[in-house]
Amino acid sequence: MALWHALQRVLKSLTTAKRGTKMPNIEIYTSPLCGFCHSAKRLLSQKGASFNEIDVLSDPNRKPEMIKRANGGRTVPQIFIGETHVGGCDELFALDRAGKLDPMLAA
Ligand SMILES: N[C@@H](CCC(=O)N[C@@H](CS)C(=O)NCC(=O)O)C(=O)O
Repeated sequence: MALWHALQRVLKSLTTAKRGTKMPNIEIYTSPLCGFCHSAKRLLSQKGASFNEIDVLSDPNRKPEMIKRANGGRTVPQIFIGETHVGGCDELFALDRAGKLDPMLAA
């Protein structure tokens, strides 16, 4: 019985640790009919990353903010991981191919 309780405690601490794992804040500016946006979101979701999506078609007031934050980038998606401006879908996949995306998501 004592062993059972010890096991329960270990399991509880493991799940708590996982819940407490920090992921950076991810923001992605999108538009609904944009295939690049869907691909980028799919990749992030496959990696278990949650993100805050800003649909600039339904919320056009956010587009100037996107362009400013993206240093003039006008296409969607524009992806931000923590403080880093990743760029668009191509840049996100390039980061993944280079093995640099997972460490960024875990940071
Ligand atoms: N190379 C870019 C392509 C992005 C792109 O072409 N997005 C289209 C929507 S699917 C867009 O924003 N077009 C509007 C424009 O070019 O101003 C990426 O990988 O994100």
